[in-house]
Amino acid sequence: MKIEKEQILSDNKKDIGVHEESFDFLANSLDRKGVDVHKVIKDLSDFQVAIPSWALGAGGTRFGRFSYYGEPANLEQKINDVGILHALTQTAGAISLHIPWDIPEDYKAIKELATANGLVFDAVNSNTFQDQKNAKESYKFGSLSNTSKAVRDQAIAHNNEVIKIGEKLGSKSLTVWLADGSNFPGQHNFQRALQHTQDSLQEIYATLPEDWKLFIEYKPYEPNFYSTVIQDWGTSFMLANACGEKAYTLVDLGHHLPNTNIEQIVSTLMMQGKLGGFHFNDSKYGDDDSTVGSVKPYALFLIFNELVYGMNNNPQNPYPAWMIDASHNIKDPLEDLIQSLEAIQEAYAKALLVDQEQLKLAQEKHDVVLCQEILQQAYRTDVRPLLERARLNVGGALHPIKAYRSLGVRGNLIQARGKHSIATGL
Ligand code: AOS
Ligand code: ZN
Ligand code: ZN
Repeated sequence: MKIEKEQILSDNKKDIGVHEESFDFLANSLDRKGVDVHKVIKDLSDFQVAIPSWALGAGGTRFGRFSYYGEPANLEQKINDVGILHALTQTAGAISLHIPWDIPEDYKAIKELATANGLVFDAVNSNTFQDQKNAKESYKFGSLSNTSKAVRDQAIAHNNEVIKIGEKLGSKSLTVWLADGSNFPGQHNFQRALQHTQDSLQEIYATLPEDWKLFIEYKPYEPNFYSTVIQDWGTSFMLANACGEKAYTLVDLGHHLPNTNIEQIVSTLMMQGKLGGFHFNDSKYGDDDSTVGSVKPYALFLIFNELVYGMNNNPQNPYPAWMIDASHNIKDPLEDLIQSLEAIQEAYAKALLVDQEQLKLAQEKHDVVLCQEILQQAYRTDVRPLLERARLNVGGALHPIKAYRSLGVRGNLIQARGKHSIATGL
């Protein structure tokens, strides 16, 4: 199942008139405010977000899992799914693989398939939170932090293997997320667990190719409920510094305790040149991994405001790696991802509209009211016509969800793959 350019073009025709009217209206009013509309549209078209291979099937909880039907059953089908997303949105130009769930059999064929779908391989993800078939050692009590050297060595070797797989695909980064932690007070010696983790990460870092980055993800709780070894950005930042200049912190929006000021964390990390990667999702409680922008769109905008500021003012920080990290329990995963991509683009567009010069002046005058007005002026703008134009310019769909449905994508996938195919992985 592949979506052809002509299909999108002809589907767009239905709505082009309405689009042009709303775009002209918005573009004129932004123009009057001194916004370079063409630059905003170009920035939006250029913005690409990686899709994780594990978000393409219906996720589940420990209470059950309900298939969404026609799920991708292998790596080829996952790449095809991301190709569909990219064809419609022109925003999903990369896929992030999880090893061992996605080990390619034929590297050449997989790379060709990705290229044919307009995709590159983003960060590769290691997995030391599950025991693999025939593994000698178990991760039940941790991996890189384990008290047992044999377990740590196995986990380090796995990460080195993941780097090798990524190299063959053209990836340029490794993301390490550790489930390591303790469930009960007294179970861990915090210092020894952290020391082991640092030593292990340094060993992995030592084998990192010259042009690669290491992303260290943090998370306050789950699957461990008393302590997590890499629990917060400070711990990740410290470990990244202990590894070296190619190591960075990765921020996953869901990995914060309620009401944490994530935009401030983003800002601090960029000032220090250590924000390497980003996992988008949204949540009401914890790591709910729900659709980006579905619960706290204003918070997302504030985060993007800091990201835009950082990208313009912090040359010491590399361009961050963007990825969605989500899990879909009841929605069609592809529709959910389209909604997430749209929310990301919307927050980004609004952040691009913030008048940074006026904001700086208002901050210096301590005009608190005006500061808020400037932010909310941008936030309250309906930027959707800009997103539509950004997609249109590069061959995407005016309205991706609508096009996805009118092209009957899920029905075709079910027909091709069968109703009961199940995605590998989470
Ligand atoms: C886990 O909570 C983290 O968000 C990871 O980034 C990711 O979901 C995991 O590596 C997928 O297996
Ligand atoms: Zn994540
Ligand atoms: Zn997570």
